[in-house]
Amino acid sequence: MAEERTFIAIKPDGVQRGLIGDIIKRFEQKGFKLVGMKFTQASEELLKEHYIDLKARPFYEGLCKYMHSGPVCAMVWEGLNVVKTGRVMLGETNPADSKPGTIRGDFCIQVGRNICHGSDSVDSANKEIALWFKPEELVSWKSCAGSWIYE
Ligand code: DAT
Ligand code: MG
Repeated sequence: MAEERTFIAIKPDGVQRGLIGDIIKRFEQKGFKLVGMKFTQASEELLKEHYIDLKARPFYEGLCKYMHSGPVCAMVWEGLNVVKTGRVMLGETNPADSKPGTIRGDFCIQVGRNICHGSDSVDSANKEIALWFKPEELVSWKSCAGSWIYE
C-alpha cells in the first residue's frame, strides 16, 4: 500500500509564478517520496491524451493550449493513499471552493489557472505515469525516514 503512486504536475502558471518549490515542499514535508520528476514543455499531442476524458467539454482546447504554453514540472510521488491524499492537498478543482491550507486554496483564484494537477484515481494515476514517464525514469529507493513515517 505504501507503494501507491500518483502523478502530480505543476502547470505552466505554477511554474511562471515561482511556486515549484512551495508545492514540492508540501509533498516532501508530508512524508511522501519523490520517485520521478521532469521539467518539460509537453507536446500538444501528449496533453490531448492526458485530458482525453474531457474531450467533449467546451474548455478542452483552451486547457490543452494553456498546458502547452510553457514548461511544467511533472512528478511521481509515492506513499500510503497518495492518490487520495494528494488530491486533498491540491484542493478542489475550482480554487474558489478550495479551503485555505490546500495548494489551490492558498495560491490561486480561477479554475482555468489552478496551478497544479493530481491524478483522481489509482487507475488514472497508472495511466498518467505511463504517459509522462518511461519506466527507467522512475527511481525505486528506500528513504531513511520511512520507518519514522510508517509504523
Ligand atoms: P482536476 O484538475 O481537479 O482533476 P478536471 O479533471 O475535472 O479537474 O479538469 C481538468 C482541468 O480542466 C482542471 O484542473 C481545470 C480545467 N477545468 C475544469 N473545469 C473547468 C471549467 N469549468 N472551466 C475551465 N477550466 C476547467
Ligand atoms: Mg482531473
